[in-house]
Amino acid sequence: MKNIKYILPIALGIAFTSCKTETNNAPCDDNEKIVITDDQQDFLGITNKDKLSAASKRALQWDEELVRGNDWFFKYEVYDLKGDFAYEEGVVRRDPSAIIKENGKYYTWYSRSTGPSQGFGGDVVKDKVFPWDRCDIWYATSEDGITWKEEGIAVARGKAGEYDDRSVFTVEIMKHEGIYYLCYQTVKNPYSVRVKNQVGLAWSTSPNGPWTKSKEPILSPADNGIWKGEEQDRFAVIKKGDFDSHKVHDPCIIPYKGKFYLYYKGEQMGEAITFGGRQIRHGVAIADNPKGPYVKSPYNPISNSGHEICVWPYNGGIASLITTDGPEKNTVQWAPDGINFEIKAVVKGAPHAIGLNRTADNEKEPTEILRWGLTHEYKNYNYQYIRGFKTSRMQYHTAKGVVKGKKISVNDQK
Ligand code: AAL
Repeated sequence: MKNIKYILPIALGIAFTSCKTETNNAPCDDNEKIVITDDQQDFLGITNKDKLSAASKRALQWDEELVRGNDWFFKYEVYDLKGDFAYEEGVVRRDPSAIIKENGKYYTWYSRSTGPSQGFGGDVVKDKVFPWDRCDIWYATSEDGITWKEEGIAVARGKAGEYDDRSVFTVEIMKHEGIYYLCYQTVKNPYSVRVKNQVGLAWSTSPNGPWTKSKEPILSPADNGIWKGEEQDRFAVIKKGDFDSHKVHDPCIIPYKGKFYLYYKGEQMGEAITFGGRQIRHGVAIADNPKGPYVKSPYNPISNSGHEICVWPYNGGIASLITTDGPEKNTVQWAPDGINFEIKAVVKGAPHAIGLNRTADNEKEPTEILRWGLTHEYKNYNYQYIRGFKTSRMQYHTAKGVVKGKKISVNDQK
């Protein structure tokens, strides 16, 4: 992609530096090094090329192709699905995996549990603390992506004492060289607020299983935070540690550049409120083989915003949908190397916990893979269900009743 900038970045840097030293907080007049064409001035509606506000300077830094185009932008709507994905009282179905197509049918995997959640106030050994607690991983198939048939359990919780004995949930699917891989979150009993969450892996030669589980987690939280006191308080810390010192979540493995990139959400011990939301970041761990060992990138975190991981290959790099938390929430980003992400579009919002349509031709357009897929929604705190979503690109903006290309007569306007 061409990368046309309005301004010479070095010149801009000098202009900004000289502005910052001003003491009267007046808009900076030192614009002699900023080059703006008449067309740029007209498009941005700038009154005076020699009097640039901070907002105009930021606008001038934007990538021209992104500003004038909408390749990366989308709007979306969510709709009900049929069959076993219609809402069912008493059952939690959430965090659908990507969709793949096998044997002429679409497949998805998801977290499934039953009954309400009691939270952390009672007996965390016996209660269900979250809707995603006491889950197994189930799967469903569909001929058309609308009506789904629940097929049964794919991966069950482990036996008492195993690292995944309490819940297995928030799963993703990867198919590579004829083998299917499910990666998912795991929790060991008891599910206290300080319990660490890990990532497990299962593999099979068929999407219908049987699945073989990894004996150990393939990813664990950083071990460099220090809790303060013995009380079950996840905000009380002596040291927070790395961005993923508490939980590694939402794993998604992408075959990339001959290796396997495991993208994940990190939660930190002593999580704080930042930018009006939760302190959530993303990281990546890389392996030579699908089963690992996965080594965390020294560049982590690779995003300071977002929530559930939603990543796809595009144009030799990796694209990422950033939702829910952080200063860059509701943006679509892209990294030419899978690590260094830049914002490509700001979106109005996006479906949560997306199950991407991996059957799409994701090279056709940057967000082609988002044209339709799965999401979950909260019916209420206890119960979530899987719904469909579709997106479209904004083609024009007109008022109600205006027909593009039609000449308006005086009578039409009455
Ligand atoms: C989701 C994900 C993870 C969290 C919970 C279940 O949206 O971020 O999976 O643990 O919420």
